[in-house]
Amino acid sequence: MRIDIATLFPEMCEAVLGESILGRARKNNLVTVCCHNIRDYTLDRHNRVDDSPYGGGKGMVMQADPIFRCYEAVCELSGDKPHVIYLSPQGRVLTQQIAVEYSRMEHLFLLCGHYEGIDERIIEEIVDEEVSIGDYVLTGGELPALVLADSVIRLCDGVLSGSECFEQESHYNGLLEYPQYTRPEEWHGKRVPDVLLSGHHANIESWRMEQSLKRTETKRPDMFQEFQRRNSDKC
Ligand code: 9WO
Repeated sequence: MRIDIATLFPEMCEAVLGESILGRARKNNLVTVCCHNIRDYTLDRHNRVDDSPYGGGKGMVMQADPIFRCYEAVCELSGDKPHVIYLSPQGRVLTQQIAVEYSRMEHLFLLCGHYEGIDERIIEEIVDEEVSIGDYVLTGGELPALVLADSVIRLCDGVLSGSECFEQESHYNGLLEYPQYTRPEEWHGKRVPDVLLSGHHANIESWRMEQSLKRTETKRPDMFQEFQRRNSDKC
C-alpha cells in the first residue's frame, strides 16, 4: 500500500509517521508513506499557496493550483491514480469498517486543508471522498490525516506482530476491550482478578469475553446492538 499526504506542514506529519509501529512499518517497506509540501508546487514567485476569499470575509483560502500540481506529481511519481480523500468535518465519519476498506486499496492521497479551507473547485476536480474523524473543528486536516493513516497502516499485512494482531480476526471484533493488568499483583490495595493468575486458559478466555460484552453493553449500547445483530446473522 502507498499513502501520499499533501500538506503545508510535512514535518508535523513526518514526526508522527517516523515513530513506533508506523515508523517500523515504513522501515520494513510494508507501506510507502510520502509527505509532500504543497508549497513546493506553487508557480508563484513568492511561494504563495493561499489568498483572500472571493465575496469577502476574514482569513485565507488555499488555492486550487498548487494542490492540483502536487496531485499530478504524485500520479506521475507512482504511475497510478490514487483514491483522493479530503479530511473535512463535512465528510462521512471514519469507522473501523471504513479503515478496513481503505487498507485494501492500492494507493491513497490524503489532502490536508488549513486556514479557512480550500478552493471548492479542487474538491470537484480531484477529491473522491471527504472523510471526518468526528464532529469537531480543528486548525487543519493534518491530525485527521494521521489518524486515518494510523488506522489503515496497522491493518496492512505484516505491520502488527502475531501478538499485536490477534484482535484482527477474532470474535472480540466489534466489542470494546476487556480490562488489562500487569505487574505488580497488588497496587494501591487493588488486586489483579484471581482468574488471570490462575493459569486456566479457558476460564481466562471466558472471563475476558464476559468483560468485553458487559463493557460494550453499558458503555456503547449502539456497538452492542450491532454486535448482536451481526452474530445472529451468522446462525
Ligand atoms: C475556519 C473558518 C474560519 C472562518 C470562516 C470559515 C471557516 N472555516 C474554517 C474551516 O473549516 N477550516 C478548516 C480547518 C479548513 C479545512 C481544514 N480544517 C479542518 C479539518 N478543521 N477540522 C478538520 C477536520 C477534518 C476531519 N475531521 C474532523 C475535523
